[in-house]
Amino acid sequence: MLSLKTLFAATALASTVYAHFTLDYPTSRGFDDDNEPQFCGGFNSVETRQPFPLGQGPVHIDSHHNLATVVAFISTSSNPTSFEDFNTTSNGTSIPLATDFFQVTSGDKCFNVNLGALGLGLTNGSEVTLQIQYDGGDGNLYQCADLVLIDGYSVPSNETCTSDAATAGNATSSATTGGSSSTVASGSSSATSAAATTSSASGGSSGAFTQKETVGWGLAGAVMGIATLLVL
Ligand SMILES: [Cu+2]
Repeated sequence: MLSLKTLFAATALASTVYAHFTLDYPTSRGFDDDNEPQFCGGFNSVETRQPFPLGQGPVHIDSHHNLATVVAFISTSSNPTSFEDFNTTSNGTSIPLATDFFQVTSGDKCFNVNLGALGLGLTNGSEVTLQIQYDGGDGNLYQCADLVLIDGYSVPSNETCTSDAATAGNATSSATTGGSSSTVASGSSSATSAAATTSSASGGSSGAFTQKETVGWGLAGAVMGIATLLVL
C-alpha cells in the first residue's frame, strides 16, 4: 500500500534522477545537482574570468530533459548576488535578455549570444557574468559563468556553434522578465505556438525570469507524475 511518505520519497528520488542540465561552455562556476534551482546554481562566488567574444560567442549546454525552455542573461556587476543584478546595471539601466526564450530537446545544444550588441556600452575588457536559466519541467535551474569580453576573441574551434538552438524556430511565444513584459519573436514551431495559458512563475519574490508555459508542458508534467506512480 502506498503511503504519502513513499510518494514523497519517490518524488525526491525522481527529481535527483533527472540530471537537469550542465553549462559546458563557457565553463560553469560549478555544478551541483541539488543546488541547481538556486541563483547561479548555488555557486555564489565570482570565479576566474574567462575570455569570451565581445561580438558573437557560443554557449554550450547539455540538456537532460526531453524538452526544456532556456534563456540567457547577463550582469555587469563585478559580483552579482541577486537576479536584480541581472535586471539592471549599477546606474539603473535595464539589461536586455541575451537571448529570447527558446526550447531545446535533450542532448548537447548550443546557441550564440552577442553581448556587445545589447546596447549596454560593453567594450573590450568589460567584465560580465552570464547566467543560463533552464526549465525542463522541474522548475527553473541556473548556471553561471564569469567572463571578460575580448574584441575579436576566437573561441576554440570545437566550441563554435553552427546549429543555433535559439533561432526563431525555437523561440517561445511570449515571455516576461522580472515583472516587466517583453514580447519575443513568435516561433514557427507548433509545439511552442500552442495557447500559452499556464503561468510558471516560480517564487515571485525571487525576481527570477519567468515565462508563460505552453499547454504541452502541463501534459508532460502530468505524464511524468503518472509514470512516477506506475514505477511504484
Ligand atoms: Cu531537472
